[in-house]
Amino acid sequence: MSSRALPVPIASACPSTPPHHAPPQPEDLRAMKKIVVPFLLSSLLLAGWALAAPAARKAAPAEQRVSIEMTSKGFVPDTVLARVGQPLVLAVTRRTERTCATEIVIKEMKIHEPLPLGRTVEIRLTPSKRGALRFTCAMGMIAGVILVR
Ligand SMILES: [Cu+2]
Repeated sequence: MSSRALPVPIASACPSTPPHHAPPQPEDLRAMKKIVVPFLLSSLLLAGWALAAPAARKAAPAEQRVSIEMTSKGFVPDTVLARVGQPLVLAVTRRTERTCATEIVIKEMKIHEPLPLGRTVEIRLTPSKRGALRFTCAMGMIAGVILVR
């Protein structure tokens, strides 16, 4: 029905910069820099993101497992290194009767787990921020720390 041709503005919409006309005036150069520099920067950022993204996804977390024994000396080891976003499994075994640590508590993660003598208890958590997460006995006297990077 329509006899009007669709507008085809491709050629006319292109900004016409005369390439061989006259040497660009300083003001033109400044204007070009204003446009070109941010464009180049954003292109670089995009390229960097495209390159980095798959690597970041690949590095994403396999579970980290750490065995901890509760002995008469306390938690052994009492320092655990962990990473933000990486699932962590603490396999905790109480080896002594002579302790009040019949329970392990990680207050910040709302974790309270009984530690039956000689039986390994798995505690799963995924740290969500950097810093130190304390794990303690029920009364907070025997303690260890998860250092999250
Ligand atoms: Cu205690």
